[in-house]
Amino acid sequence: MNKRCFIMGLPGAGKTTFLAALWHSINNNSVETKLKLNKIDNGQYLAQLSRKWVDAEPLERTVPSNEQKDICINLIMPAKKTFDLFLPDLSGESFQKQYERREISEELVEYIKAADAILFFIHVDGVKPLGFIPEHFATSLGNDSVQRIVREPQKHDPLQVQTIELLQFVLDIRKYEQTNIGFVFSAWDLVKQVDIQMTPEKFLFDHMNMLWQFCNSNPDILSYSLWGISAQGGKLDNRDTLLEKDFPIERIVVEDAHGNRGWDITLPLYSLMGDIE
Ligand SMILES: Nc1nc2c(ncn2[C@@H]2O[C@H](COP(=O)(O)OP(=O)(O)OP(=O)(O)O)[C@@H](O)[C@H]2O)c(=O)[nH]1
Ligand SMILES: [Mg+2]
Repeated sequence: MNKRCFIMGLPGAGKTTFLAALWHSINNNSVETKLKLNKIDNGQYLAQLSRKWVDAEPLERTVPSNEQKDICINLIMPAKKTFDLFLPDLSGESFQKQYERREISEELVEYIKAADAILFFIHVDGVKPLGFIPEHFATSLGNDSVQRIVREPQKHDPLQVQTIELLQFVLDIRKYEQTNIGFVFSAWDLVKQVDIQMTPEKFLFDHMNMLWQFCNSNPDILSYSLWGISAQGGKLDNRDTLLEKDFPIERIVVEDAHGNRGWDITLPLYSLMGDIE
């Protein structure tokens, strides 16, 4: 049995860090996770990521020339059913190119078509308060002249606008068939530092309301779940604090839409993949 989860997210969205923490979790027999590793033929890439993750070392950006398109792990579920999960580690630049230049490779189109579900990463640091257009594109120089700032889509366009646009591509490629999407708010620790009461559900509503509206007005083509995940446990600047934990897995925080907390990073995948026959 094969399952395919397509992992999306703009540059720096937290995709690779998630995979590193996932690999550590499914390989670790001292903790219970919904999904466990059954076997893998070529796990070098993930193993190397996961070693760095354990040592709280920075992971390299995934550049287009080093995308890992063929990651496939054989997982086992609590009821002992096994399945192959395909989950590529793509470069955020591929998605940025899709947004800015409306270009997508044939290969990516095939991945999107074949996916059983999509895990869409959004780094909470990229979610900025909305402002007025003049505030973004013009600055007063102190005299009467005004300097026009050239629009850089990645920097200036609100993340929710970029996200909706990418979702529209996905839905179009899938011919508006029902698509199951899990949104992951990554670096969730940064949000909780500021507001301990915040939940992923409230975060979407309060800070990405346009995306909330998009999701809720398209229930016939899109069903979604929300997660707040701290795969790294905190900023790498606080490496010493991260390394203080007895077990690296204790750094992980996974919150469901309503704020129920745990450390099982396989949960979003388990719930997205649905019942595996
Ligand atoms: N505070 C905090 N930072 C995180 C967490 N997870 C990832 N980050 C930071 O987010 C940045 C991007 O993480 P990556 O996992 O490399 O993101 P990516 O989506 O793989 O990025 P590309 O490979 O460029 O597409 C890094 O600087 C990480 O240190 C987290 O749980 N907490
Ligand atoms: Mg990456």
